[in-house]
Amino acid sequence: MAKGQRQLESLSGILDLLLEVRDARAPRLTMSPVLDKFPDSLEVWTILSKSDLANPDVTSEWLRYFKELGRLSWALDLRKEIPDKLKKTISALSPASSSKKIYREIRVAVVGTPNVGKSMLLNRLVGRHAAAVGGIPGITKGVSWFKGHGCIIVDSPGILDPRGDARAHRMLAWLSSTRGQVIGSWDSLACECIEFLQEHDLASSLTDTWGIDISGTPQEVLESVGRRLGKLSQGGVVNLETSGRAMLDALSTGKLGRISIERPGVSRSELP
Ligand SMILES: Nc1nc2c(ncn2[C@@H]2O[C@H](COP(=O)(O)OP(=O)(O)OP(=O)(O)O)[C@@H](O)[C@H]2O)c(=O)[nH]1
Ligand SMILES: [Mg+2]
Repeated sequence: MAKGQRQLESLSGILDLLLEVRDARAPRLTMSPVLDKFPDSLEVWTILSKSDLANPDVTSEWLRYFKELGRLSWALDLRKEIPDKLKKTISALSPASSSKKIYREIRVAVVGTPNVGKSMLLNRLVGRHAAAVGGIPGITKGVSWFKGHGCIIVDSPGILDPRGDARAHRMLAWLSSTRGQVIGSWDSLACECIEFLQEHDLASSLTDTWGIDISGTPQEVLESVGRRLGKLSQGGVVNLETSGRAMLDALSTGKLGRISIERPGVSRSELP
């Protein structure tokens, strides 16, 4: 990933636009750490991807938040066509370094943390399945250019904030933006997540989806999930490891409903 980051940084002088993709469910945790490697003069827009999985009211709060900061932002469900307005706004940019008489394409880079939908956005912009997309973080390895409508777009590997703490990495694993197996056992990851959902009034989604009681300890709640889903080991004991994985899969794929785990205006600043 260090190579990808170096390749990306080497483009800094020739780009016209950075499209920074963040997960709409956690725009602070998925802020790209590479933004501050680019000059302040470079235009940056924020794409809140996976808006179909996020709480729409919270996403509206984020869009207002970015607007107040003077940053253009778009909430998108990248499984669908992206609005023409976004494509037109990109086309309307004038290439920064070209003389008016010489035409050149607008140079755009898509950046962001792993698995947020960078390659999917790129495919939407170029209008074909050009870049590989996948559910596991780390699909895109290096930096590659693709031709779009009036622009050339570079896809880049997902880069995690090296300053991010272990808790931040585990929260990203809840959304499958980092690899859960690197983080620790699925049951402890799921219990931590359940505790967070309980503390933030989000656990009712477990009752709504599976009809389970959420008033107990995180481990008791996870046991109820496991029993409900039939994740039992020999002797009928709930297998907490497979239960934890199933619970987090359900959260990250939206089976528990549209849940945002971050709202704007809390703690750390979102922009570099
Ligand atoms: N539901 C939903 N899924 C999405 C959306 N955008 C991307 N995905 C899914 O998220 C996963 C990751 O998408 P990619 O485009 O490969 O993400 P990436 O940021 O390029 O990932 P890396 O190259 O691994 O860093 C894929 O399974 C996509 O189908 C979206 O807006 N909504
Ligand atoms: Mg990719």
